[in-house]
Amino acid sequence: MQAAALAVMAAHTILFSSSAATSSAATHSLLFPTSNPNTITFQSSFTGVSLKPIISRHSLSLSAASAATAPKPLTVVAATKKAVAVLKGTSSVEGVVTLTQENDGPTTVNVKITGLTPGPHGFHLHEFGDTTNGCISTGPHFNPNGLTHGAPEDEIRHAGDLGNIIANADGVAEATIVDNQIPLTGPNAVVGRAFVVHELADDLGKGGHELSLSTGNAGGRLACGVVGLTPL
Ligand SMILES: [Cu+2]
Ligand SMILES: [Zn+2]
Repeated sequence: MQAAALAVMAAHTILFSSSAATSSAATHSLLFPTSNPNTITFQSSFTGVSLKPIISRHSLSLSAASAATAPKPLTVVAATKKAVAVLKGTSSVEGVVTLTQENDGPTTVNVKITGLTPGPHGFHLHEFGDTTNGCISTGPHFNPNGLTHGAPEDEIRHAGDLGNIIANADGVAEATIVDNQIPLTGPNAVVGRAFVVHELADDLGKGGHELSLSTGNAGGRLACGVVGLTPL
């Protein structure tokens, strides 16, 4: 199978040198339509051919080893993951949110936001890490399970529903939230999505307003920040 990979590599090289030869023949109008698609097609088939033998060889040695000794999973144990979001907006509201997750455990979210009016403010993880149009382009609450809005402790909630943070008389809100629905890895990872802090309290789906079951009627978006990975 190494020979096959070598042959593919060789063919790859040949293709390149032949298209290089064509280019020296200066047939420009023909060169671009033919050489470009050829190169792209060939590169993708090269990846497919070379990867498969590597994977099957790996699983072969794995099953040989596990046949000799007790079956030992060769998966790398996921360590701690850390992420951060820096929240900014069009007002003086700003803050930093850090996220830490050990293995597949819950994510611990540390929040410090300043410049708020005293009292509760809705605090969510929104679907998109897109702030091209300010906080509005972060989209709706992160909701991978297609549920309605709720409180963080509710069974039926958006994954991004983190309830309210409470600002003190100085307008500073500090909170530590531990939640199971906002992992840093896996299909529902929140890296690349955004935190948003709102103008008003989140009614947690129970306010009876037409927006209660989608946004908790939490009003405008004061500040937002995209979640990005950070060193441990
Ligand atoms: Cu929100
Ligand atoms: Zn929600």
